[in-house]
Amino acid sequence: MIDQTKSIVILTGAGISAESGIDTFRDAGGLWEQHKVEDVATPEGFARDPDLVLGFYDMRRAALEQVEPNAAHRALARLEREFDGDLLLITQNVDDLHERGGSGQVLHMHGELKSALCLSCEMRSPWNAPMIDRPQCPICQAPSLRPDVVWFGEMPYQMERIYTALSGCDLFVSIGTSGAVYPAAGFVQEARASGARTLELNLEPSEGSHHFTQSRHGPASVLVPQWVDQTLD
Ligand code: BV8
Repeated sequence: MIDQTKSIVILTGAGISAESGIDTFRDAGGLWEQHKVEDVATPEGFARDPDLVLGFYDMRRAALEQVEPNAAHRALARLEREFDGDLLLITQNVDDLHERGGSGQVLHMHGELKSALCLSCEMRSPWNAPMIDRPQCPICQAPSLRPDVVWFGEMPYQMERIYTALSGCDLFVSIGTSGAVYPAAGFVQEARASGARTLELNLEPSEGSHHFTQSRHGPASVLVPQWVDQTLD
């Protein structure tokens, strides 16, 4: 069955970075327990209290320096190098651990902590410094940068490309996501509707587990290398 796999789409969520020490959103003690979503991950929250939001993302951006990719990130990078079919790695994560784990092509559908979006010129720039002190946009010099992340109510990036890939893949793999947030949570149904096999690798059954043809439960650092070994054998 594996050797008929010619095109794989992978979706990752916060669970793949959990063992690297990055808080997930909905596990106990997770990011959303420390902050109300509507206060820190919505345009309305940013308009209401920009310092709170800029500080929230400054803290998460700075925390990236303290963490390392784990075996799951490295296994997906190996898959990219050695799999001889089409592979699209989509992540909901705004961290850079897939890249630091060796993946070259990563589609950040919810943006990235290490990118800045300018509200004046609407251009994006690589960014790895605090925004709380209102630094100038590297392109237009206006002091109007916001985190280049997709907040609730905003359209995720590259949706056209994602739906095209989902309609053409023969295997969809979801790794470390609760299936709580759309449109990402609906990708499994898109893939199934196009005839793809679907596999969930997660610590515990997600909200969308029943949509998957196969579910394996355990830590990503164990399940993902195992699955990549099987796929490449
Ligand atoms: C949009 C970026 C439309 C910022 C994030 C009803 C139906 C459909 C949609 C909606 C609806 N009501 C509201 C909506 C819209 C809303 C939504 O889905 N709300 C939910 C709450 C119902 N969606 C949106 O607003 C999206 N945009 O719909 O736009 C539109 C249309 C036209 C024009 C304009 C707009 C945008 C959503 C994006 C929000 N941004 N992040 C930031 O990071 O700060 S969301 C954030 O949470 C993440 O990015 C991620 O996508 C999402 C889910 O988090 P997970 O990654 O799954 O993490 P979580 O903690 O939830 O789960 C972790 C999992 O890992 C768990 O299952 C756990 O068991 C597992 N795990 C833990 N440890 C391990 C592990 N697994 C393996 N190994 C381990 N060691």
